[in-house]
Amino acid sequence: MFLSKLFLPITKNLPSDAKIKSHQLMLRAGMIKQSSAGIYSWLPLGLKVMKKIEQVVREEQNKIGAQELLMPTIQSADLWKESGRYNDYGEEMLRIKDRQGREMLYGPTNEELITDIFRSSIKSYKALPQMLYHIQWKFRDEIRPRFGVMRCREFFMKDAYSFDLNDTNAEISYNKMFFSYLKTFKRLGLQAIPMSADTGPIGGDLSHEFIILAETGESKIYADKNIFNINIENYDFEKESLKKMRTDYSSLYAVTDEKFEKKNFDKEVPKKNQVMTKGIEVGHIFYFGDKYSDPLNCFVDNQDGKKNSIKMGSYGIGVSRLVGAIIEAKYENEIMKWPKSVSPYDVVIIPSLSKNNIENLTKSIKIYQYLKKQNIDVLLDDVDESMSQKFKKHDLIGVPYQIIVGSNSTDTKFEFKEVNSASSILSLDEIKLKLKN
Ligand code: 5CA
Repeated sequence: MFLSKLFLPITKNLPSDAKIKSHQLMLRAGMIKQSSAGIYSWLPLGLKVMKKIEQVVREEQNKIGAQELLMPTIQSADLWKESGRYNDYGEEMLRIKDRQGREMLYGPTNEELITDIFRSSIKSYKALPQMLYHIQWKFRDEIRPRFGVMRCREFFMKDAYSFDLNDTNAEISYNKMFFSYLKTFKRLGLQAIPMSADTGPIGGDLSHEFIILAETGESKIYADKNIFNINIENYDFEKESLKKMRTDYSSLYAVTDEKFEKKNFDKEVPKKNQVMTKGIEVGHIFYFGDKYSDPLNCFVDNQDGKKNSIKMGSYGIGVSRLVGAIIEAKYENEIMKWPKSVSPYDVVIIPSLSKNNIENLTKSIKIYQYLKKQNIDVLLDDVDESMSQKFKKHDLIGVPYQIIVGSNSTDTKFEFKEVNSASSILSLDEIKLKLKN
């Protein structure tokens, strides 16, 4: 992409409610535009990052055998009446009527709908276990939407659902997802800590929030500092190893606000290991057994030919929230710093175009075409601006690698720079290798 063609409405004007850095930087870099309270349009740069996050999430879900489908955003109220949640869910649910007067709603989550899909087709224990997920917009009429994409009314979420014959098998599904979440967040450049959490309107009695540390986070957390040292590389997908991982995590104190009790904290964690800080919830997993399958009559025949209600869990990741969360975790001063896995571009070429330097532009186009052929996602800054203006802009956008075509470059070697490190002079092949690694 040539920067002169990119729809990138960079702005200096920030609304007064843009209080945290991620919100400010996303608006400044033209990644999002608010359309009404807690509802945003995703502009090309913002959407590109979100799509990359979505893809990492999808790949990690597929790796544990979860299968992707797509449920609608609008649901019928009937299923929610069947589960008993229609009244309980309260004012966060956006309720609408169609032209026939039928009660509909914009889905805040999908436990009912997925249970209905499952019950209408799976009748035997032989088809178990199953894990299904989708990545879809949700709507929750939050009383105080704030912090940009962090607490929205409309947001993009990955929600997965597991179906098992009994509690023992369901725990295996829960552990797989638990492990998969740690890997997903690691690929996104984040260290997410699983914290024992409240289940709220989703229900059940086993639940973990995955929280990344950030001063601007809305979640208060209390933990034993040793939990930050667990290395997930030491575990693999064998059942026993996953069980051990869960046990290792569970043996260390780590809870959110709602579960915090000072006397337990002091009893279980020596003072020198106590961490009390704030974080951002980027994922949340739940085990609720037959809370939905029972009222919705979701049964399978078991080995003895008897009806067995399905044991279910649900597993959410805030895909749109992650865009802001990654910025909060990584930014320095006014600079967004994208991990390579989700950067909007792999590399940006910045030619010095002072005095209309056609030679530098021609060289840059050649580099651009070469990298494109190698499947490298490259941005070429062909805008006629001073180098200092260009660098300011690229600091803001945060692409991790730059190729600077100016006085330090020759016909075959170019200045290559990883943000925050010294530059080196490299050939195109060497640059390709660096980027491909
Ligand atoms: N059905 C369950 C699991 S699929 C569920 O809905 N869980 S949740 O309510 O905890 O949401 C899952 C994730 O969505 C959260 O961890 C958070 O990262 C994200 N999320 C929740 N509410 C919002 C919101 N208002 N704005 C942005 N992201 C949100």
